[in-house]
Amino acid sequence: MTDTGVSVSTGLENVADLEATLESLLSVERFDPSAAFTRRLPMDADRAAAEADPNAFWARKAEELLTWHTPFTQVLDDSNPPFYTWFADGMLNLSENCLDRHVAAGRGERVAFHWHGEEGERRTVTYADLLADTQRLANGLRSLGVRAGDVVGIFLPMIPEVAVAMLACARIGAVHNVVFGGFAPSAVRERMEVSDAKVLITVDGARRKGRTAPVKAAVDAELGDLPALGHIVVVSGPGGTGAPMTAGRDVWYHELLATAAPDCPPEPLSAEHPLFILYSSGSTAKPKGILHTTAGYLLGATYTHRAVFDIDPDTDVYWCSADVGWITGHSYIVYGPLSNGVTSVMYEGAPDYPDYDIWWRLIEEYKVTVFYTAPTAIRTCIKWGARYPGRHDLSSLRVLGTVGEPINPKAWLWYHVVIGGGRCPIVDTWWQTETGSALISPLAGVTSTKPGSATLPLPGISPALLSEDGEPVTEGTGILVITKPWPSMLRTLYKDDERFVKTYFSRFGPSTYVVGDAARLDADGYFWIIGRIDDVINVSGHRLSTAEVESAIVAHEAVAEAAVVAQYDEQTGQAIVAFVTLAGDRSGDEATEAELREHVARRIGKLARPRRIIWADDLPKTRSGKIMRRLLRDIAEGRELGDVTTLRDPAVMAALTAKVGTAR
Ligand code: 6R9
Repeated sequence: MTDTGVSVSTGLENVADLEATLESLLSVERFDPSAAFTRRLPMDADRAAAEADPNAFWARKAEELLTWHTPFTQVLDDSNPPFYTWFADGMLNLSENCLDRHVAAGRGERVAFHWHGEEGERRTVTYADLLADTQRLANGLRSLGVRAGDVVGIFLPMIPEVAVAMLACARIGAVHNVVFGGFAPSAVRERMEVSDAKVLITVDGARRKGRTAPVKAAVDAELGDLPALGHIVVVSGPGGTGAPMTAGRDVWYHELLATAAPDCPPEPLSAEHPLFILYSSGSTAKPKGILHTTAGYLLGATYTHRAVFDIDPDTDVYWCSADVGWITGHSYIVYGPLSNGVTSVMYEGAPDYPDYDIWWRLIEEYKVTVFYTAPTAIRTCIKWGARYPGRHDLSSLRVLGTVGEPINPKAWLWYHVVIGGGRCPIVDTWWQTETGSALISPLAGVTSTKPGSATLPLPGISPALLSEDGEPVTEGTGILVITKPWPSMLRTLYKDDERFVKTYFSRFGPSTYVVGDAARLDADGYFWIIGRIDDVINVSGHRLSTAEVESAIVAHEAVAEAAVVAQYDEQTGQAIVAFVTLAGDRSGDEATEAELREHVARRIGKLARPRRIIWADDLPKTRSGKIMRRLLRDIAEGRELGDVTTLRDPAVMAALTAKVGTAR
């Protein structure tokens, strides 16, 4: 099937028509690139070159796509697996690749970001503007004592200053550590403490749907006593609340820029110089500080952004709706697009404010050509209804992308028909914080797609499926691994090489990267990601560890014990269900439930709030005392119970089933 022949207008106004269209498309297994789609970037040569010699392929891309101070002579060093290095003797500066080279080529006036504020404000930030601010902030950070290798925390909303902050760090070789703006200040504290951050860049207040919450004051209360944290730089945000400032420690961002020297030449850094740490949830309560380095990471972000989305920097207007606090924002809002010199939209607000059509309004206003979002967002839009996108002209769109979790075929088809007007290829990009850039994904307009499948490995990437015993699986279900190193892979977990090796490279040896996902390979060699095989929950595409949520819950004085599992959820993919045993003879009531949910929001963030709390007198445990989450999942999802024979006390399950049965 080459073209679904669905035009933008059909089926939108009439819900029944749309349902019928989607229903009829559900039986289509495969969507070949439409004849009407003109790809701008040829890809055949890349595939062939990468297959023939992956290292030579990456070397050529590194030369073509990046600007170097000192060219590299080494490509991959795999003499000490899993500690790989790429292009190690080359020198470059990442901010120079994202800014100076575009300005030097006469593209300084090109818009880097069309920033759109929640209250409809517009700010146009050019490449020259970004370069000017980045240099001043880089000098400002130096004046605060920041040197190459020092860690700088960034806790900012979706405003252009977040990109400036990251680029200023990269300019002087400081290592940034961005924390998602939706996280609680206590999570910021933990991440700053374990990484010994010297400076934190934050905001006075952050807006969300018409309300402005104080951020700096909350940061003071949580982080004020951190010994390593010498300075806090405060951006006066769009909400402009003002903030308490401690003399000698705190400085306003705009004052720092105003007094800093305007020129800060990019510091040539080694290709393997650490670029950033990004904390991600693992299977223990302690988040993992995933460390990326300079050249390999930038190459992955630059190349895949171009190749996957078929980006033409001269004509495309690109928008990724993620938050910069996630890896998607790092690679596909900041580094990939800026390195490619593309014009992007950056949106501060929520998808339902001031109305449910804001995203589509922005696509129409800025004539967005490439749009990248998450399945959970698409499902939410489906719930709101096709009439919201139906209000706007979306004909500028040419490529659509998704990331974060498997997309169900129904949502894929809705995206294809309602947003893409049946003409835009959908790229379902599979990757992780650890992988730095997309690894399994269609190439827009090249790869035939199958709704729900991330399709095929990108050039230079070698994924495979293994059985529990490490046998290769050529068709069917298995454990997803990557068998060859790639440039944008994580280099280690910050200050924890041992955990790095143990988490990713112990199960099948030091040269096989274990992803943590299960997947299925079909007869065409297409990958279908099934989901996590560790204790990680994926809520709206965001990773949360069961252990982290559990430890937050048990930190509440009323709680004796807690077990957290994921339950299938139509909207968010997975939702958190907590089984909680209260201390003493306290019994669970609505007030306690509300208190616990609030408590988790304060400690981790709103995302981590359990959807359901089930009061349990006791939890099902093995004889060695391990909580059997598998059984709790069965209960949460209302399934028949799996094997209970290894339980210490099978009666616990009977009691729980009886309780949940009545509660539902
Ligand atoms: C980029 C990002 C990584 C985990 C990953 C997998 C899931 C991401 C996916 C997908 C199916 C896709 N995941 N993209 N599952 N299809 N296209 O999301 O990074 O936050 O580290 O999450 O997300 O389970 O292992 P991160």
